[in-house]
Amino acid sequence: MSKIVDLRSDTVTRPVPAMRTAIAEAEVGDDVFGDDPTVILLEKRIAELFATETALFVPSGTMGNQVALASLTQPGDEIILDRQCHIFNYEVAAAPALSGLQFNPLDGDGGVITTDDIVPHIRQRDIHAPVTRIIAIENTHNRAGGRVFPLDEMKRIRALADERDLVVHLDGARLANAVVASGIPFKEYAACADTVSMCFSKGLGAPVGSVVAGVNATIDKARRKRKQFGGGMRQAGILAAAALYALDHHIDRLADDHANAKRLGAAIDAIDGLDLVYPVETNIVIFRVDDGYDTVGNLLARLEANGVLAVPFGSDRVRMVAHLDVDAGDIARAADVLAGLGPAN
Ligand code: TLP
Repeated sequence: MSKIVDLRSDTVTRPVPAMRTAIAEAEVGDDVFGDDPTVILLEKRIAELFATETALFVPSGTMGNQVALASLTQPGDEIILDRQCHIFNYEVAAAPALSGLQFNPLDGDGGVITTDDIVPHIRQRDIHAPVTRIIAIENTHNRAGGRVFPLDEMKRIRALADERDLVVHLDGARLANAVVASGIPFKEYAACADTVSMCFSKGLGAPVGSVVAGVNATIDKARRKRKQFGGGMRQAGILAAAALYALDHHIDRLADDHANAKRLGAAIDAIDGLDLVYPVETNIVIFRVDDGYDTVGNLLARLEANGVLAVPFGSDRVRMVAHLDVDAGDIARAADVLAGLGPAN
């Protein structure tokens, strides 16, 4: 049987041989003691790229988000965020469980919450009410099909936060995709937030690792939170080396993933009974499966039987993600398989 086309996520990428060489050759030390030269280099490199005071290497995107939220808030504070965002849906309720935050989820439009949406939800100071403290935004937005959160709207949110004494966290797990798709530099996005997280283990193709960046005072707290949450790492330079390799070699090529995702999206949309839910802007394709066509579970099983893997994204939706380990040929094959399957009987 030919190669499996694994479109479940861009997290499935495996380190390329040159990345493995960088891993093998990395200089390391004990990072909890602050001794790992490769981690230090990576954190400096990110601080330069994002134009933040400093940055912190963390094991995962979830931990990057959670140490940022924990560092910016007090238990009992409220966080305003889009109802479809990762922090609300896919982090096992970590923000309330670990930091005592109360969610105030808003119905954004395709993952985008605007200042008009947010303003009515900022609470007045009142002895009964939680303190609205933080706004979280996600760029690119996973459940909105990899949509790029518009910079202008991010700037308006930043201005509102300044005016109302709030802070902003940017879940930039796929910020590199936003940068490549929009041509807007990392630092312009980062300037809109107090803390920014980004993952190396998604489209950038590293095996493990994320980063969170911001001012020294916040990231010092985040470093303590990382330790408290069990994320202090020792000879983490082997992972930081992979991240540095990814920064050097795997950012520009995200454009190929975006082109592949667009081709796949167009092919899917051409099938009667399958509809793209969002226009494809980056590497994520989300489509709806009509009732009369198939169930999501059965369609995924039929795809798998034909060597194509995808994931359910809601009861009537499927997500496919283009990445480093699938080329244009694999994408064409996935599109052909899907077109060939037709409706279930
Ligand atoms: N997303 C994963 C799943 O958890 C859904 C995926 O396959 O897309 N923020 C965003 C926007 C993410 O998409 C993810 C991972 C994270 C944070 C968390 O990253 P990890 O998995 O490293 O904790």
